[in-house]
Amino acid sequence: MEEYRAAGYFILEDVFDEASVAHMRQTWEEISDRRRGQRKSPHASLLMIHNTNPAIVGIVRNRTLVGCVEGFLGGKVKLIQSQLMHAGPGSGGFSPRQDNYYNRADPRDGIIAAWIAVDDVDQSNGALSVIAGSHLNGLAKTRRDWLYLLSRSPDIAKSLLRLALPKRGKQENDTGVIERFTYAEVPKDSMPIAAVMKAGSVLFMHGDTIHFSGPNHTNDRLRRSLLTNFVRTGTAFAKGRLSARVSFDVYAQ
Ligand SMILES: O=C(O)CCC(=O)C(=O)O
Repeated sequence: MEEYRAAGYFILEDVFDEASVAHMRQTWEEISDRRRGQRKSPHASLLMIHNTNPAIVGIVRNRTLVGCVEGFLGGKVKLIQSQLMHAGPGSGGFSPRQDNYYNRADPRDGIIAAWIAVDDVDQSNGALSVIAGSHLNGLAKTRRDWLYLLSRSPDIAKSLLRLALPKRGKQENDTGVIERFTYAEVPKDSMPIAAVMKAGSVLFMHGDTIHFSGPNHTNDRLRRSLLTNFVRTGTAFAKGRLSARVSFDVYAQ
């Protein structure tokens, strides 16, 4: 806890055992195979995937994971967001960001991200990097990359449609415009730390910690992961337009 409080992140190994990791990989493969069959991008990142996929519900309700989150947050917790990623060879990574820029948790330390590695992760396949201690300074200045947004215009059109149309059943939310639109200013003298992780490990991160991910430079390695965000019960958070966050019970069987 002391390390988490000082650095704003902490990595725990073996939160998920080999069998759980194998099951996760199978789930990721089923999702990409199905999307390929539907002529959709097989490796799109999928927001709020626990709303549509029972196997993901099993992961976010995993007793060890939830127990760790309770320990870090100091009380009962709820899930408010999930995002499944494949980050295939050649994919670009995510810009520097703080989760509280989007989630606006109140109190600010009532939120935590648990980033679950489904594959071994290192700098060559797009590890997450963190700026240790950056959570101690609150929200950083941000800039927006409007050119990037323009380059993603089909995604924007999809997002606008999603907002405008009434819900048509449970659909996967694969609108990826948040990947590199907003940039949190990284303090000048800071040294990003690449989180080299074994599959089954989880990186826990404070909502104000600045983090980003690198490109996947490999030809043949996916960097599959599940990003989950939990709040301590009673913590307020922003619903968000694209994510449509609603608290999700992680204790139900
Ligand atoms: O997994 C990644 O590439 C970065 C995702 C992330 O940490 C975020 O969106 O906050």
